[in-house]
Amino acid sequence: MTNTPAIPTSVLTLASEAQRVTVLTGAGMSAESGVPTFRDAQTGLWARYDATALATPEAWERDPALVWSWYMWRHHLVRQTEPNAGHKALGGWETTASVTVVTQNIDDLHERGGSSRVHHLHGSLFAFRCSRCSRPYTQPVDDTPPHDTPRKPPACDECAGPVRPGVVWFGEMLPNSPWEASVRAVQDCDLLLVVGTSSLVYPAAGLPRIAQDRGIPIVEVNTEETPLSTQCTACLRIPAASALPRLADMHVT
Ligand code: BJW
Ligand code: ZN
Repeated sequence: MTNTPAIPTSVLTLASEAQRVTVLTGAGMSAESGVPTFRDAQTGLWARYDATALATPEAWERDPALVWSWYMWRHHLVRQTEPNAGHKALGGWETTASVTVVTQNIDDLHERGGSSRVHHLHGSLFAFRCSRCSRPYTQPVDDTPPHDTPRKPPACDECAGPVRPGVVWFGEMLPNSPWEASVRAVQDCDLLLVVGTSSLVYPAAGLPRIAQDRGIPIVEVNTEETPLSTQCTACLRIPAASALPRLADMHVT
């Protein structure tokens, strides 16, 4: 016996009939791989910091070594994790439908789970650039523990400015090309799945509205209610790693 709620037949039918599926994901997607979500209390080393306060240009300006060390801890952590059954289900779904992933996550678990079309709205944990001249920094970074002693970011080869994570902090613009591709992906789909995001951070949280305006069904997969929940065709209060294999398996003949 399992305590996981059943998925309504109407939702299974939407999943099995959709030829183009777009999946908007957030931190809850990777939670079952062991990557902490943003708005959950942080654990261990970083328990006394608020993640949303560290992901800001102000935090970087105030204390680049602290912010760099936090990203090196996450870099190290993500390298130890594996895609969960939800990531793998989305990768496998490509054999029977056209699946586009739009993710707010900076990890590479969708790619490692087999998804070939992934748009990263908030950048990547594995890309770095100079905070002064924006030149990409491609040398290996040192993410080895311990992470509790703040370590200075590397210096840019060109201008010696501090190298920063290639991610999007609050108040910064999203990269153009993934944003435009993501808008197209939510416009041109038969089903939008919104998985493991609190739907609080814009402009990503505004993407479902584009699908809604076109009458495209939206299914939320989230263990908790969010501000998007009332706008959805259906909400599955089921963890992503349980729900997604069941939705994708409908395509297996
Ligand atoms: C599970 C689960 C399981 C757990 N299964 N589910 C008012 C209106 C509109 C916009 C704004 C506004 N005021 C300010 C703004 C702008 C701001 C914003 O949206 N702020 C809001 C907080 C209000 N946005 C921006 O600044 C953006 N840029 C921008 O708007 O540019 C234009 C501009 C320029 C100049 C001035 C003003 C505007 C940029 C946003 C960048 C966000 N960056 C971060 C960090 C990225 C790098 C990094 O990872 O370090 O992105 S912050 C953080 O939040 C991260 C995430 O991608 C993002 C979203 O979080 P997410 O993924 O939803 O995670 P959680 O933790 O919040 O939720 C997890 C969910 O999973 C929960 O619901 C759980 O229930 C669920 N869950 N386990 C299923 N197993
Ligand atoms: Zn530079």
